[in-house]
Amino acid sequence: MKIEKAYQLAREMYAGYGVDTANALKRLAGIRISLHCWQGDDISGFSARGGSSSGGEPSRGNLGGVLPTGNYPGKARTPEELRSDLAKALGLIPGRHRVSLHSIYAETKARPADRDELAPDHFAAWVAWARTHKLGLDFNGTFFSHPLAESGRTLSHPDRAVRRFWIDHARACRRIGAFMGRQQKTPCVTNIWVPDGSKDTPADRKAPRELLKQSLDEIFKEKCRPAHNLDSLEGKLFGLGSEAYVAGSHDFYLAYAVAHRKLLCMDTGHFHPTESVADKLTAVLSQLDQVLLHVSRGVRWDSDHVVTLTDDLRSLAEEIVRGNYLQRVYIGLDFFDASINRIAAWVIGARAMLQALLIALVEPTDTLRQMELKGDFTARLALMEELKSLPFGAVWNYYCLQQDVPPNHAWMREVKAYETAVQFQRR
Ligand code: RNT
Ligand code: ZN
Repeated sequence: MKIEKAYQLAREMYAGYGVDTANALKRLAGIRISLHCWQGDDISGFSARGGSSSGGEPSRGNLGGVLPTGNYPGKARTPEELRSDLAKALGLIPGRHRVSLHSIYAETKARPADRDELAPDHFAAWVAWARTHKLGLDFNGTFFSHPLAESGRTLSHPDRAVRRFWIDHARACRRIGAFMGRQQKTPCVTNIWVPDGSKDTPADRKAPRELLKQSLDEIFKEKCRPAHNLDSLEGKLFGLGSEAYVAGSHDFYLAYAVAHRKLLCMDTGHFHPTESVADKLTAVLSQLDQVLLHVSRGVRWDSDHVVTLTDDLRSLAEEIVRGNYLQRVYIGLDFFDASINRIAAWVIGARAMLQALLIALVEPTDTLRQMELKGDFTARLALMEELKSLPFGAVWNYYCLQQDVPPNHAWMREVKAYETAVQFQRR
């Protein structure tokens, strides 16, 4: 009742600025976020080190600098546990969404397979689960946590045999992605991120990049229907163990994506801290058809903290909405915090992303643009400031009610109950 009352007042306030909140909520309900499965188990996977998932903790090997820290109890240990935790999280996030898998989440017990032999049947249980829960699936190759990634080089490895293995892995991933896309009738975005780089000043920056390019060309030789699978490429500035040089940098993949009509994946943790991914959207989308976002929160570095409602996140959402890019920007999340409840981490991050989008959707953009066109920058600045204190929270809570999920922080009670009954029972 209180929530409805607050919403009515908020609706009138926004209407005063020419904004229709009901329409904004309708648009928000159409946005699908891709929730990354790896927050649920600290990127352990079920088959991290090649071959069979023989039970127990798989040896993790070189994580490629992707490093979850913390040991909050209750992490998911099996596919069933991970799916149950994901379902719990998704039940606390308003709207209908997607789940992003990594290849190490394959279920290989029945038919052991190394990364280069993975096939759609290893993901049959995920596909069936996604169908039951009306979720879309996205996919990621896993070019780390494997003996053949130990050197820190994969697709750019100087040894042809090692490159071949990773090329075959990427090709297997695309087939799996296409299978998922066909099943779910929306394209699966299959992302490639490789850790390849060098800890210290390399003598040769050129060869690894040329090899990486060759490998990508080979991977993409086999054509995929865009209705089933979309390829995306994720660059990075630096990583743990690749501080001096990263072969797959942003520039490298931007050039590749433009030349080969691929999706560019921009991870918000993968740039200089003062660089703005929000600003990059209009730049790259002036020439690319689509991009994938890995929304993360870097604290001082690419630390993959849980996404929160920061100014950066708000700017990013503003640019997506202002540019009318909701059909061209795939929004994926990418963070991993093992020091707090992992389900709560998902819920906090996804709700923050959606809140940022809601704030952008209730912006009187046309009014701001008119001011800008007239050269009235004083009024533009004044209005931008004023908008910050409008009651978007009242609209958000109403949206949660509409979507039948707990408003406010009421969702935390559900996480606590699940934590006691389920997660803390895992030993
Ligand atoms: C690594 C990339 C990559 C990974 C995930 C696990 O820096 O961000 O996307 O975080 O694939
Ligand atoms: Zn990422």
